Amino acid sequence: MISDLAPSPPQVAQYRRDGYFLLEDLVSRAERDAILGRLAEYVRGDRPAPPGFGTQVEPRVARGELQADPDDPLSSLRKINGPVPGDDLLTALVTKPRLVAAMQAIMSPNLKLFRADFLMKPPFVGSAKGVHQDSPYWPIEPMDLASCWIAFDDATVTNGCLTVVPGSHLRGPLPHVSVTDDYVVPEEHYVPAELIPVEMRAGTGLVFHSLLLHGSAPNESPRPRRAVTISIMPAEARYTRDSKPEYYGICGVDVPGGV
Ligand SMILES: O=C(O)CCC(=O)C(=O)O
Repeated sequence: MISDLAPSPPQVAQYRRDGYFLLEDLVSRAERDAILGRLAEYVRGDRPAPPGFGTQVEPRVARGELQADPDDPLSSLRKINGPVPGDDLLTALVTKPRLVAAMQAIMSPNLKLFRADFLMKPPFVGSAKGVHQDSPYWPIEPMDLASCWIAFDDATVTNGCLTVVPGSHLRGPLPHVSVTDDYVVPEEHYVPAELIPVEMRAGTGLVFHSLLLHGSAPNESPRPRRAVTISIMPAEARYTRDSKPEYYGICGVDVPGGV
């Protein structure tokens, strides 16, 4: 445990009660610019992408229903899979001591990386993410992982900040259904008025439980809403399908039978 960097007892209490807490000023402007520059190099083919890199185009752009800038591939991307450990800047991001200390305080001294995905929401193009929980479609048990969603731009109601239902991680896994381009919890399982927007300054991280109900509105503004979501699990957790992938070790030790 990196104790001087650990979250405060009220932050940990908020996590247990509400399912989330904020880490202000987690990533500096210089770090964000360097990472966004690196991702742009991979996307534009200016630098060979390491294993683990991948992109997903906004479905409505892919179907030709929405126009993005044909000369700028970043204007139509919904998601970029961050290549860890193949990229040094991203590996430094997911192992940031303050982030690791927060995850250790709420989960375990032994941690592994489940995913590091950039969620890009380009201006006027970025689509909504319906209200959902993460754990029900992840092959990891127990359903007690945490993500740190870090804003790379100021995230506001107009460019599609996250919305969350405080305390909903305590309701256990809820049924999800497929809808166009998404997988969501039907509204009979929560009251939409319970959703609150979490506006965040660029560089802030939101640590949240993998059963917290959350989603985001489309980006109808001229400003991008770029973010990374870094999902971390205890090394003691179990993989529930065949052929466990090699998960990147963040800290601590490997555990027999664990991920
Ligand atoms: O960035 C978004 O809009 C959605 C994020 C999300 O669903 C997640 O981080 O699990």
